[in-house]
Amino acid sequence: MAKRALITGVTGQDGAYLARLLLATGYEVHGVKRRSSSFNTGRIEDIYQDPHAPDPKLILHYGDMTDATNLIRIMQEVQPDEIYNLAAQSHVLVSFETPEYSSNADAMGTLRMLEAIRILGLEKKSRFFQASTSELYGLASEKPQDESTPFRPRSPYAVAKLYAYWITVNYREAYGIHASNGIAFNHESPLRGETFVTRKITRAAAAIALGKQDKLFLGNLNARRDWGHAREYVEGMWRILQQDKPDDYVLATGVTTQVRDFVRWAFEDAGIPIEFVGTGLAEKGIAQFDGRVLVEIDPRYFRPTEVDVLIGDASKAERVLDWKAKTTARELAREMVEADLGALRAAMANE
Ligand code: NDP
Ligand code: GDR
Repeated sequence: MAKRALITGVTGQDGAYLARLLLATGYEVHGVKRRSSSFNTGRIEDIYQDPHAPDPKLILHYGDMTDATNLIRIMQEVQPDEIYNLAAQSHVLVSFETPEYSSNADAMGTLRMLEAIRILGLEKKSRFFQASTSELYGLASEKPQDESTPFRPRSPYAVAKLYAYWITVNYREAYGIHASNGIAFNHESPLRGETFVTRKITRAAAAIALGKQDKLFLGNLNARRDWGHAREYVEGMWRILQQDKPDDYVLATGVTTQVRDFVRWAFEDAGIPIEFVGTGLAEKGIAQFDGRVLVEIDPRYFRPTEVDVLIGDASKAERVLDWKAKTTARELAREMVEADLGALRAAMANE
């Protein structure tokens, strides 16, 4: 019998990579997707299977993290061997605008999934993975951050994810559920949401290079992030659930990069070697090429409380899971710019 996995957030960046990995490994994959007014399954189009086809291996269910009845019903129907809880309002700045909704989906949503396991008596059957985040560390003074670094969250998103982290640990200890956290540092790819900084930069670099955009407006260019490739991180998630014992693991590259450098690389890869003017955030035209201002700071993208530096230590994952991040931030920039240039060229050819 094929193993059966349930992925919440299957239409997101990680959900799309994880569904591919699990299908390739022979799983039957069930995904929870939200109802939206237009199609939101673009990232899984190539693995989508007609529900009328005989014996489909990818099955989608309408659902929402804010609706317990619906989550219980889906879990009852699917009886999953493995649950990957990836659904979340995952944008940090947006969580300051929608703090109650973000908490409901990200914190209470996780509780609803864990309670569904109990209500349905799936404690011994279903293994549970929680998508925890390096944002939990926030202002942490220890660097690099590992599984023993104290949490100090700095946004409604991070505070909601703190609850989700601990409720996962608590249900493991209280009810013996095989429940684990992957504390993932930032991971990106050509499938990354368009409003996260890496993808915003690579799309803009491609559009400016092809004459479709004049300028890129960004927020804090001095922040540093530990950026890896999403494809590798979902493999880490899968490995976490293959362990006999549930536990919590950091997934990271161990290298941190300033947003400013990612901007420089992306424009370089798009054939525009920009020059930065100054290092502060007050300058108006912060990066130029050929006398043209191409990057400007817009304070609307500053966060009320920022996380300045993140850098992870994934040695436990390497030791126990035999998992190690391979793609560097420099390589990511190139892959993402190439993908965005390719997509834009194709769209322009159809104009
Ligand atoms: P995305 O934002 O790309 O995807 C989020 C997914 O959750 C989408 O499928 C989205 O649906 C779905 N979703 C959002 N709200 C709800 C809701 N109320 N009910 C049901 N589904 C919902 O995130 P990523 O793929 O990048 O991240 C996956 C998970 O990992 C998230 O929980 C994120 O917080 C966490 N994480 C991500 C990291 C990263 O660097 N990418 C690092 C650490 C943690 P829709 O497509 O309809 O919007
Ligand atoms: P982050 O990712 O907040 O780390 O959360 P994001 O790409 O949004 O920001 C990274 C850094 O870039 C700075 N920044 C900007 N960010 C955005 N989005 N837009 C801008 O214009 C901009 N200019 C500068 C930010 O201030 C920040 O310092 C991501 C999400 O995937 C979370 O769900 C996940 O938990 C963490 O990564 C780990």
